[in-house]
Amino acid sequence: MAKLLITGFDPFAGETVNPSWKAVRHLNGAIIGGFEVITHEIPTVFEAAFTIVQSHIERHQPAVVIGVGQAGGSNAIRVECLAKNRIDARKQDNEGNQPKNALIAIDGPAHYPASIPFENMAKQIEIEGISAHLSNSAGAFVCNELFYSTLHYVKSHNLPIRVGFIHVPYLPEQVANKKRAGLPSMAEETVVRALTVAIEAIGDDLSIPFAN
Ligand code: PCA
Repeated sequence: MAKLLITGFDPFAGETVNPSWKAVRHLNGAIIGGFEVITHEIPTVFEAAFTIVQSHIERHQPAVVIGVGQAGGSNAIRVECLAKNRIDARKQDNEGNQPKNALIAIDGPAHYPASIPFENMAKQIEIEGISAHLSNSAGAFVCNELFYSTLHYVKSHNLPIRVGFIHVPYLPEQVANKKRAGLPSMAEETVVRALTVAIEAIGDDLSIPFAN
């Protein structure tokens, strides 16, 4: 059976949880959309995040790799369409790195489109009754770096692997304080359902040749 590797990040910027890993961890070992789902937690650290994902790709040989990350303040599941060749950190990662105004790959193109059926994924999540939208920017922090580096690795090695990224809102517990009063959040089980539906949409698309 084809494997689908999906990762979540560890907490960063002073948070005690990261909704991405909180949700992703429930999917480990599940069979969804014809895929055997494999999950891993990734550190919110520039370069290390991708190095670890690369080792998981080499070990599991997945057909699909999806990164999931927290997008604090977002009011919906954000299915990312485009990875960009740029990092410009507004805060430190979990090892104190804060690269500014830098390329991710000197020899890489400015952008790579995600190679998963992002439009249909967002549509199916909405049909499930969960807010979702397409996003043209995964930011300029560790998530975008992981997204871009994974696409760059797959494209430059001609690997038959599809790559995507999904950002998820804060959990309710992360906004349950005065400082964040009124900020949007999404329950863990809702995020799990959204990810499940998104993976099913990829499975439906598998038989259709997909531009690599
Ligand atoms: N979100 C951050 C990095 C880790 C995470 O969960 C981002 O959007 O770049």
